[in-house]
Amino acid sequence: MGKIRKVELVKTVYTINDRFPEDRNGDVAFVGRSNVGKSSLLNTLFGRKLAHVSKQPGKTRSINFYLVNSEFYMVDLPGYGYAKVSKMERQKWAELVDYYFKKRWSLKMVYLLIDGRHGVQKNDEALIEWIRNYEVPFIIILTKMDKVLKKDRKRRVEEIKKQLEKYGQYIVIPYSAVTKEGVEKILNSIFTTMGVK
Ligand SMILES: Nc1nc2c(ncn2[C@@H]2O[C@H](COP(=O)(O)OP(=O)(O)OP(=O)(O)O)[C@@H](O)[C@H]2O)c(=O)[nH]1
Ligand SMILES: [Mg+2]
Repeated sequence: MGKIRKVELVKTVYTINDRFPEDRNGDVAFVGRSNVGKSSLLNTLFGRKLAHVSKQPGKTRSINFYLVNSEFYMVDLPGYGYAKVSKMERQKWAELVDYYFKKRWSLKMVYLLIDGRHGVQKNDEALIEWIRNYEVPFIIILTKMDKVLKKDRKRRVEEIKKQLEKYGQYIVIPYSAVTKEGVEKILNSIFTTMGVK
């Protein structure tokens, strides 16, 4: 299986007037509510603290393109659903993310992160409805599974799968940045998406 040997942050896009970096073999993108753990997941996969992580939601406000092994991009998208954000900022977020989904032809897979403790929220569902329009495949990652009691785990994962059933059958990967559960599965999935054996 493939390995992440080299990572560089090559481009940060703040507005729809900025340009994306030139396509390589493809993108895999990470989306989800603010504070769900997108940047932490990237750091865990990279084995380095490259992406900024914060207890305060709304840390990542831009689209960050990380070039992996000089071959493909892993893309950290800004989080949504942060209550303290103004209507204008929410619109700006939607515009930026929409611009990415619409224009980035080389996008191959979306990883939608959902907080394993809280399950599928209204705005997660809204995002699913939205990306389905672009016909991009996606995979669900349940984050912060270290915070879910062992006895509740199975039920929680089943509940979430059930909540998603109406949208189709999706691969669901439970994960934790703390215990590193799921990391290998996520890496395998990324390299499989990129056609790396
Ligand atoms: N216990 C636990 N905490 C986590 C995990 N993943 C992330 N966190 C914590 O959750 C907080 C938010 O993590 P980030 O990675 O910054 O979240 P984000 O999705 O990038 O947030 P935005 O940039 O605001 O969209 C930080 O305090 C992390 O340390 C996890 O698997 N388990
Ligand atoms: Mg972030």
